[in-house]
This record gives sequence, structure tokens and C-alpha cells, in this order.
Amino acid sequence: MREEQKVKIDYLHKPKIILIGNPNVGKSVVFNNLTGKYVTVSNYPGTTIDVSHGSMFYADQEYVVVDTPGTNSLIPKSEDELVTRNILLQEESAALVQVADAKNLERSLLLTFQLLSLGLPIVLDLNMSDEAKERGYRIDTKKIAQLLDIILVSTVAITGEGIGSLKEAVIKSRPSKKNITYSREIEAAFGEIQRLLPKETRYPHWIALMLLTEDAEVYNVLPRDLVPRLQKTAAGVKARFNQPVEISILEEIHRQVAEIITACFHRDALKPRTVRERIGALALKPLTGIPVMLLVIWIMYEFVGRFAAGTAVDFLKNIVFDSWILPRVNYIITGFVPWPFFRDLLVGQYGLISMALTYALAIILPIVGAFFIFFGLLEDSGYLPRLTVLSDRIFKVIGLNGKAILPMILGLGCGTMAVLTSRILDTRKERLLIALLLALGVPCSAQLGVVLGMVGGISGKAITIWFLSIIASLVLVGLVSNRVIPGRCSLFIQEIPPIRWPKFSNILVKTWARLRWYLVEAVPLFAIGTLVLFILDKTKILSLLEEIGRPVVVSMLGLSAKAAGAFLIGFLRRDYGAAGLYVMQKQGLLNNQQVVVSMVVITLFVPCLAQALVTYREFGWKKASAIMIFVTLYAVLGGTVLNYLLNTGIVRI
Ligand SMILES: Nc1nc2c(ncn2[C@@H]2O[C@H](COP(=O)(O)OP(=O)(O)OP(=O)(O)O)[C@@H](O)[C@H]2O)c(=O)[nH]1
Ligand SMILES: [Mg+2]
Repeated sequence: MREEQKVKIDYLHKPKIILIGNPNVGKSVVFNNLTGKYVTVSNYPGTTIDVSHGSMFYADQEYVVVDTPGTNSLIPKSEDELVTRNILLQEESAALVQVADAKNLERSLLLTFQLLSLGLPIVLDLNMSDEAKERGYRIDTKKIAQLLDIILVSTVAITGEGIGSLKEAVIKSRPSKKNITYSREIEAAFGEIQRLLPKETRYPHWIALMLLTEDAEVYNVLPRDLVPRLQKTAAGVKARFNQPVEISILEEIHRQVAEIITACFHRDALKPRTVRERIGALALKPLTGIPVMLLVIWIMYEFVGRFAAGTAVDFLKNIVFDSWILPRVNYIITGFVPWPFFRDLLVGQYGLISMALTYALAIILPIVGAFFIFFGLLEDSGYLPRLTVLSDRIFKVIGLNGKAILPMILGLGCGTMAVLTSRILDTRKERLLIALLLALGVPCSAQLGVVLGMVGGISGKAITIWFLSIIASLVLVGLVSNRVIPGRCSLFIQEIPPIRWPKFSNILVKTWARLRWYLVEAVPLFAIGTLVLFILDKTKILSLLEEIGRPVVVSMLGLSAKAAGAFLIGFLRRDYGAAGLYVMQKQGLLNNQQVVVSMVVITLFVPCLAQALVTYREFGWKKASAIMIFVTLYAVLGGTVLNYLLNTGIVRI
């Protein structure tokens, strides 16, 4: 999901300011402060995966500010780091603002050193200085500024403190004159390569580093005829080191950063742990973390599954729509629209108002809204990264690491958004695995709400059967595809941000941005879906398709033929398909066993159109088609097996 509105601005001719920094340090909050525009802010690393532009005004001059995904190094390891690296390479001229976490000075300075070597105007923004102070850290900012020959500002971005000074500093920014020197061996290595580069090369030091680390992007920047020679020299240089050159360089930077830390960083005597720190620790340790996780799931079930999908939907559907709005609309339309065809189009069985609008607003909107609020709270509290660590061991089994839980949970909100977020995973294989699992068995919030409402209404056992069927499918498919899909998986290091009290206004803005996205992107798809269904119905193709699908839907899955229509529309929106089944259940067209089977099938079934399109865009048509075909076959097969088990009484509801 792209909450950021991409405003096309003519930014080519305006001075540019690039915000850059480690993940989760507050870049996006600073961006929002500087530009007055909102991009998503969350308390976990990897929130920003795309680049956003916005305008900042200072003394009647317009500057273009660029928000980038978090990065730890100029040698990218994951795809979101790649995005940031490419921005730096492509921008002709710009000033850099490194947003840094004042609590984590060492990690910040490691990046500062790399950025200094670019020779661009730069400002160091020590953000989160409130939290550093709270922990009793004292940072001699003047001395750091002097040692690095850099303009340094302290900010608390969430309150806006220091943002004024930051603006001023950016306008005055200039390249640092600090001369970073490395060991003689490394200097010689760089010298040898840099000598071969054309005079006008920007970032000669970085380009040399890219050559030494075999970063393929470098070949797009260099003149073609030079490449073979440079490659040969780089290979010769590398052979002189007994470890990868970047490690030797990092060791040197580490040493120099350590010197600065010793001189400029002091810590008051340890303070007692705050309530937030205690909660954070409880959520992290396995012994207490699992009960905390179950508690979180239970609250989500109560809020999204019972309150939103039950109480709120009942009220909206039965009272507001069925007994209040629809009869009146029906009355008006019957009076004003004499043609039965158009009447049907609007308020018939597959009518744009009676079906598309009612489903979208009365059934799905409350559920999605509740989930977005809940998810926003989880994001901003800092709970998600703790869940990541907790689930790392489970994900290892299927060749993924704990980072994978983020797209998986996000998938419980919106699968489309989740596929995009899979960029935070480091290798292609991991991303493909996640895309497959997301398509297979991660129901989005709207669908989840409907499922919980329908299956939860039957019995606890029914929910357990549904849940275990899905989990078993994910594990099984994960295990097998981990073996089948070539490639490697990565090591996992998770930054754990502190627990913070969620900010009400941020949750509100975020939920609204997501809901707006839902209304703009999803509701038209509903309308199209209904229209397709309407046409299929009028042309009798629907009954033909139901006839073709009958053997599968009726004999294999044990459902009524009408359910085929719901699955069909599930192609357009999964939740929409689920909502169709919801209505069938209310009309008494599905018994308990059929509800459980149909819910398992529709959960496993192909993702919605938007998610499918994003999967195609990210992975290409071959891989995406393979995923879709596999998922369809698996859903039918899984449903058949479950139906058989229920029929024979091996499993009972
Ligand atoms: N206490 C405190 N919290 C802050 C400050 N600045 C940002 N935050 C919080 O830090 C978290 C991360 O902020 P973001 O702006 O999303 O960070 P980011 O650097 O854009 O993160 P990525 O896009 O994931 O790399 C959010 O929960 C913010 O509310 C600050 O100065 N003080
Ligand atoms: Mg961000």
C-alpha cells in the first residue's frame, strides 16, 4: 500500500536535500516536519521502502526534500538499501542530512564516516535526543562537530524541537574537510584504482569501493572501455588482502569511531528501568514473550473479530443498510428507473448499490478500519520487532528469518502492502518464499474479520480447525519450497527499538491514510467485480461457470454450486469473496461444515487482484504465474482433503 501521495513536482531545477540514515531513527518524522507532508512513520526498522519527495521553504526559496529508506552502509545488502544507494548515485547535486539516533551514536557515526567520503555538503542531525537524555547519555556535540568538521544539530523530531535550527543548518551546509585516512595498505589499494578513473568521476572513493566489493551498479556509472582494466586492477588489489577489503575498511572506521566515542560520549550512573523498558523486556524473552503474544492475539480477536466483524458489522449491515438505506434506495430507484435492466444493475442481486457498496461500506470497511487502528498501535509501540525476534526460531524451520514476520503480519492487514514490504528481506529467495506464503495463506484484515466472524460463530473447535489447516499449509509449503527454490537465505540481526507510548495523532493520520487508500483503490475494484458478476449473470455465463465449477465445488468441496460465484469474485478481492459467503451463511445456504471448508478454501485461494498485480510487478510473470497456479490447485486440494476428513468423521466440528 502506498500511503504517500507521490506528488509530481518539477524538482529538477531546485536545490535538493536528501535525508539519509540508519533504519528507524526518525527520518520520516523529520521529513514530515520539514515539508509538512505526511509519510508513514512507525516504530520498526524498514517502514520507508520507497522514496518520497516534498517541498521545504526557507527565505522564499523552495528546496526539495527526499526521504529515503533506512540504510546502514553504502554497500547495500537489502533491496531497500539499494533504493537509497541509487538515489545518492543518481542525484546530480544535493545536500545530505544524516538523521541519526543519539542513543546509538556508534552505529550513527559508522555511517557518517562513509557519507563524509562522498564530499557532499552535509549536516548531522542527532535526533531522539530526548531518549538519549532519559537514559543518562551526555554527548559532547561541539567536540564531535569539531572533530568531523561538520555542522551538527540536536533534535526531538516528534515534538519539533530543534527543527528550526536544522533548517538553518541545512541552508548553510558545506562539505566536511575532514580527511579520513586509512592504513597504508588500504590507501595504496584505493590510490591504484582511483588513478585509473576519469578525472571528472564523482565519488572516486566510493566508486573504488564499489569496484572492490563487486557492486554491479558501478559498471553503469563508468565508461565501458575502462571496465575490463578496472576489473583486472581491482582483482589484483583484492588478492593482496587476506579478508574482504570492505571488512578491513570497516575495521578502520570502527577504530576511528571508537576514538570519537571515548572523547565525546559519557554516561551517567545507570538509571533504574522505566515501566516501558520492563514491558519491552517481558515481550522479548521466550518465557514471558509467548504469553504476551497470545494476549496480543486475543485482544486483536476481541477487537477486530468480535467487535468490528460482529457488533459493528451487524449494526451497519442489518440496521443501517438493510432496514434503513436499502429500502429507501429501492423505493426511489423503483420509482425513477423504469428499465428493469438498470434497476437490477443498481439494486438487483449483483447490484452496484445492493452488493458493491453495501459489502464495501457495511462489511469490509469497519473490519479493515479496526485492523488498521490495531496494527498502527502495534507498529508505534515497538512491539513488532520483539515479535520478530520471538518468531525467528519458527521461521528458521522454513528457511526464513524473524524479519519475515513483518510482511506476514502486515499481510494480515493488506497483502498488497505486505508484498511491497518484503523488500526488507535480504535475498531474492526469501522474498519469493514470502510472496508465495502471502498468496497462499495469509488472509488480509477484511477477509480475516469475515472468517473470524463466520467460523467463530460456530465453535472454538471450528476456529481451531480453520487455523490449523492454514498454519499446516504454510509450514508444509514453506518446508517444501525452501528445498525447491534455489538461492540462499540470510543471517538475521534485528535492531530493537525502545517501547514507546503510541502517539494518538500518528495512529489517526496513518489509519486515515490507509482507509483512504482502501476507499480509492479497493472500492472501485469491488464495483468492477460486481459489474463483471452482473454481466456474467445476465449473459447466463455465471450459471455456465457454476456448472463447470460444480464438480469441484459440489463434489470435491461439498458446497452448493452458488459458492462458485463467491470464489470467482474472490479473484477480484478475496475479502469480497468471503463477504459473499458471509451472506450465504446468513441466508442459511451453508451449514457449519460447509462454512469451515469454504473459509479454508477462500483463505488458501489466490490473492486479490491488487496483490496479484504487485506480485507480478515485483517478481515477473513467470514466477508470479507459477505462484498463482500452485495456490489455486493447492486450495482446491486442501479443501477436498478437509471436506473428506469432516465427512468421514475423522475430524469433527
Ligand atoms: N522519542 C522520540 N521518538 C522519535 C523521535 N523521532 C522519531 N521518533 C519515533 O521513532 C520511530 C521511527 O520514526 P520514523 O520516522 O518512522 O523512522 P525512519 O528513520 O523513517 O524509519 P525507516 O523508514 O524504517 O528507516 C517512530 O515511532 C517515531 O515516533 C524523537 O526525536 N524522539
Ligand atoms: Mg521512514
